[in-house]
Amino acid sequence: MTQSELLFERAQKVIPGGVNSPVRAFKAVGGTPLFIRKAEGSRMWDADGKSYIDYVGSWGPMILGHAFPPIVEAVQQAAARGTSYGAPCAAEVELADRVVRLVPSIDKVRFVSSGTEATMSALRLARGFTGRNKILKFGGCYHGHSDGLLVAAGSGVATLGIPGSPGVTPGTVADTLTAPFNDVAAVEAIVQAHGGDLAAVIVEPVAGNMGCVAPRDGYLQALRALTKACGAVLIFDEVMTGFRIARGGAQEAYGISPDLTCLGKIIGGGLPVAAYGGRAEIMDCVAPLGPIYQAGTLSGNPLAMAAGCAALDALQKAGSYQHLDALTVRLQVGLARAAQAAGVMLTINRVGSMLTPFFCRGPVSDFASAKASDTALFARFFHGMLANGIYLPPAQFEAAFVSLAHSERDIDETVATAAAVLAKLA
Ligand code: KE4
Repeated sequence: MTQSELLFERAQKVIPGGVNSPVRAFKAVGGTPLFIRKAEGSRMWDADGKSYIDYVGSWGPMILGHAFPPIVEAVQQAAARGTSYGAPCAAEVELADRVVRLVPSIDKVRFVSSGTEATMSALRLARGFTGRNKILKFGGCYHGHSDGLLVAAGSGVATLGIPGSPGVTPGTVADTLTAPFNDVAAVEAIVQAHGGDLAAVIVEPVAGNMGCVAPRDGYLQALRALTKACGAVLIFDEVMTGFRIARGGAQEAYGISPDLTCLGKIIGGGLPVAAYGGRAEIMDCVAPLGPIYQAGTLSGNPLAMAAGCAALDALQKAGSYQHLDALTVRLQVGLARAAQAAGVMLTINRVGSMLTPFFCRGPVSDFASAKASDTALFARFFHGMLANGIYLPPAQFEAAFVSLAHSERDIDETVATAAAVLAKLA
C-alpha cells in the first residue's frame, strides 16, 4: 500500500470520509486521494514522495505558487509576535486598506475566516438593509455551505427553495429562489413576480463551481440593471475570481460595480481569510456600528492578515495578470490541439487563469450544459494525468488554476502528457 492509502485508511477511522472537505475525497473521479506532504512553487509532493505539477492551487489561493517566500516570511514573523489576540491589530487595517484601494466598489470591508461566512453574512446584511426576505442564486453557482444557500439547483425558469442537503429545513430555504445561470429572461420573470421582496441577487460573476463558465455578453450588466430597478442588493461572490481573473476581479474585468462583494482564497495567501465589503451605506449597518450582527473569534487573525498583505503586494507587480493569462492561453491552446489530434471532443472554457476542460462539443454556458458533458471520460483523463505527474481538480465541476509559479516548461509538459493520455482515451 502507498503512504496515501495507509493515511487514508487511518483518516477514515477518525474523520468523516477521511477528509475535511468533500471534494478532496476523489469521489467524483474514484480512487484514493493523495495525501500531500509538501508543496513549493508549481509543484506538490505526495506522502510517497512523488511530485506533481499542481493545477488545483488549493482551489484558488495559490496564485503566486506554493510556499511563496514573502508569504512564508510574513507568517513566520507574525507567529513570533503571537498567533491570535482577540483584539484589533494593525495588520487588519493594512489588509483592509489594500482591499478598499484595489476594489473600487468596496468602501468598507469586514474580514471573516471562510467564504461560507462571507456570503452568509453578506446575505444577512442585504436582508437587514432592505428589510426584504427573498434571495436569488443561480444553478451551478456555489457560495459555501450555509443553510439558506444549500438548495437544489433550479430547473426551469425559477424554483422556490428545495433543500439541497438533509438537515436543511424547508423553512430555511423557503425564501431562496434559484434560476439558471446566464438566463436574463429568468431573472426578469423573478423580478416581475418577487421584485418587491427581493433582498439580494448573489452570483459568481464568472462561475467556477460548475467548472469555469463565463457570463454571456450583457448578462452581468442585466443583473446590475434589474437589481437597481427593483432595489435588490447585487452581491458578486468573488471568493474565487477576486484578484484571480484581474487585479480588481471580475467587477474590473467586466466593468460592473456590485453593491456588495465577497472575497476569499487569494486575499489570505492560503491562510483562512475571507471578507465581505461594499458601499459604506450598507456596510455601516454591520455591528457594532449598526444593528446587523456578525462576529468571529479568529476574524482578522494576525498571521492571516500578514499573509494576505504579502500576497496582494506581490500581485501589484506590473504584467502579472498578462503573464498569467498568457500561460493559461498556452495551456488552453495546447490541450485543444492535443484533443483534436486524438479525435476527442473537448470544450475548454477559460477566463483569465481559470479553466475547465469539458468532454463535449459545447458550448458550456450553464449547469445543464456542463452536466451534459462526459464526466466518466473526465475521470479517466484525470487519472491518466495524475499517473503522469499532473494534478488536476478531482472533479469535473471545478476550475483548474494556473499560477505565476508555473513555467512555460510546466505548461508544455502538461500539454505533452495530455496528448498521450487523450490518445489512449480515444
Ligand atoms: P469556503 O467556505 O470553502 O472558504 O468558501 C466557499 C465558497 C464561496 N464562494 C465561492 C465562489 C467558492 O468557490 C467557494 C469555495 N470553493 C470551493 C471550490 N470550488 C472550495 C473547495 C472545497 O469546498 O473544499
